[in-house]
Amino acid sequence: MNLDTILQKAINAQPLTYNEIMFLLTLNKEADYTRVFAAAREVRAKHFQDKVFLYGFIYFSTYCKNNCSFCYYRMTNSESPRYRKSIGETVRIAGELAESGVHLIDLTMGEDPLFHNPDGYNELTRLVREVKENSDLPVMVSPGLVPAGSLYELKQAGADWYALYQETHNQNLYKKLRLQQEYEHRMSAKLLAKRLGFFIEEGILLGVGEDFTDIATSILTMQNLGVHQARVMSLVPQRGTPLAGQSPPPQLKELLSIAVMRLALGNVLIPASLDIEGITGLKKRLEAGANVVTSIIPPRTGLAGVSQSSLDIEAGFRTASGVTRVLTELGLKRASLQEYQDWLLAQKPEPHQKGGVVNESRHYWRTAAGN
Ligand code: SAM
Ligand code: MD0
Ligand code: SF4
Repeated sequence: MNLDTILQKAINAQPLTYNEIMFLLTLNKEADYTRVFAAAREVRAKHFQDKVFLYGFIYFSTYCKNNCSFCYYRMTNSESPRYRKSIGETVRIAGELAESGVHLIDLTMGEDPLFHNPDGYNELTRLVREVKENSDLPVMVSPGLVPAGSLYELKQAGADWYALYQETHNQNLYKKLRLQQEYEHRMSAKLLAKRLGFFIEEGILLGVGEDFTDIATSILTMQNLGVHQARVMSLVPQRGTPLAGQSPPPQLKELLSIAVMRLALGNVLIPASLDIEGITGLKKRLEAGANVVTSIIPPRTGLAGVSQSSLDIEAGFRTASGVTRVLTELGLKRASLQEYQDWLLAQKPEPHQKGGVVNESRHYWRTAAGN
């Protein structure tokens, strides 16, 4: 196994093997991982030149019926701020974000019982339709697990993306993270969304008990699912949760994972989230090969982040202009909306795609996860 050969393979868009991915993830010499980051930037540049996409984030309801062990907004945490924005207010904020130059609106909520019922899903659909009509931007929904019929309605209402993160593809670890949520239900919802013509995002968490084999398995699973966006986030330990006392993972782990995702997955979108270290953490994530800045939140709206509920929000650093300053320092540019739409169009998600995506990946995630 040789670093040069692996990096050259990735640059030539040849698929990496499990062992090659493991080799990269476990590098520990600075000289080596510096080269991995450089190769990841080269692969990014091939697909996206110097253009970066910006996602506006609207966490419109922080109520949740679930109890994920890592999450500040788990139902039983009495410390987290709870609010629910009206459709009107959400539409207004989305307009403000659109005005500021983001390329997409991410409508996120906890699994709020008020929305997670038949009438509630209709409200959610109405919200999506109104945000879409008023902002005229691509829309991502991150509402948690929703039934098949509602996914279909959300698509009809104009939602472009469905984000639903597994956090890990090790099913034993999953059970400790997403308590009482079926692994297969989340996985199937993602696959159904893809077949309905959504762009899909998958994501993993680091610092929650995973080892390198888990990360490698996740990267290959993402490849096999054909995700359009692939995310890795470091745990931010939250007060009032079972993982409150956990130490955050070493920074390098997330950065190397971003870079290896870029090398293994090539043309996918990879977030640099402002929701972990705020604006301070942006540069290193972009230098590791990320090409989308997520969790842009306008100040003076009362909106929270998920893993950093308030960091840098009121200071106005988590804004399109705050981000653009950092891009300029790195010799990168904010893409135009047309460029983002062209990228989406080039992916041509075909509803009801031929080719047995579902069966193949179902097989893969079973075998990859060892059961
Ligand atoms: N409630 C929906 C759900 O869970 O699918 C939507 C929210 S989802 C976008 C929240 C995501 O933020 C989680 O899937 C997880 O990846 C990430 N997250 C939550 N708490 C976190 C924490 N403490 N540290 C890092 N990431 C976290
Ligand atoms: C982020 N906190 O972008 C948000 C969230 C949901 N689609 C995204 C994890 O980092
Ligand atoms: Fe609820 Fe999502 Fe947090 Fe889990 S991650 S507790 S589903 S808001």
